[in-house]
Amino acid sequence: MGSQEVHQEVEAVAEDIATMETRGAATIARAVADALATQAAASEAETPTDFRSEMRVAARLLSDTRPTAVSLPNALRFVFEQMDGETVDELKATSIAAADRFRVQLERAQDDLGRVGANRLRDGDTVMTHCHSTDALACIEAAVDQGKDLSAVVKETRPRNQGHITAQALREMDVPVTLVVDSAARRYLDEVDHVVVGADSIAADGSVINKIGTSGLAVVARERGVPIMVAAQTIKLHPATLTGHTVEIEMRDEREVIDDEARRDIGEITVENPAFDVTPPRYVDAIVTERGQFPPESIVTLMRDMFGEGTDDPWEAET
Ligand code: RI2
Repeated sequence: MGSQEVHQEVEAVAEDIATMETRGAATIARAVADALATQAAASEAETPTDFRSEMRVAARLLSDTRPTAVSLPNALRFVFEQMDGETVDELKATSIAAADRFRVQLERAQDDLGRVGANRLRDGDTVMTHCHSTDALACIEAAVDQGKDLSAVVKETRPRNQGHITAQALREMDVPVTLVVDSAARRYLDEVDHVVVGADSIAADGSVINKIGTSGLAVVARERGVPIMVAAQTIKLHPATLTGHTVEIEMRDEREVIDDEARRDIGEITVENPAFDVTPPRYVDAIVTERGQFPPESIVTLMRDMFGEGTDDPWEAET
């Protein structure tokens, strides 16, 4: 590997994230932190300047894969902030140690968040899920571990049907599952005690950016009087929104919605495939993090505490 080159494993990680082979905001965060550790370990850079420059190139490649989940840049930033030293060896060692620390913290945060979220769930409750979120599942699993009997109505979550992954994970916890199409949500909400979803990003005003369909679900849940809880580790908090930036919504390939043949049969149409939407804070009852649960409007206090007035992206600096 020559100077400035991205390690092939980093390229593979980036490709897997872009194609959603690796998906889910927390899983993506872990994958990119590990990829930076791989890049660091394999580096043949001879000077600290070259090493830092290589790491920036790798981080840019990773950061360009998907735009919405802020856990990705937050994970990169975690490693860059702890990358320190006068020599290449020191820089390597601190980068690798940072990725290790990140992994440990991520797991601990999810366990802690699970216990916080579990307190909102009572024995006998039915939850409704949307998409597949490891943070949301952590809350359900912690409640099950506490001996609570839960059942779940699982929305399939078109177009990629990540609800199937959720259904399987819940069955592994012995939770009874009813799988429904997305448009059946309102019909089943009267049997549901909580809507439990994850998040890809949380904005400073408490808006929740999550899988497309979350906002519609939140509106009908409010109409039916069903509380909606968002399980989101603090790596989902989006620092740039503190200074008024909005979160980019990823538009994905139209063929996830309809294949070429079916589309040809229909005739000339426009197809759009936004992967995420924005749920305004007024439709959210609580954001559950590893640092406790927050009414969405007060999440800004935690964000100021964590990020000050904002952050930068060190990998965007000139190489
Ligand atoms: P965890 C997913 O996005 C879903 O929107 C899910 O709610 C969110 O990431 C959080 O997942 P995608 O990668 O971090 O499937 O809780 O597009 O696992």
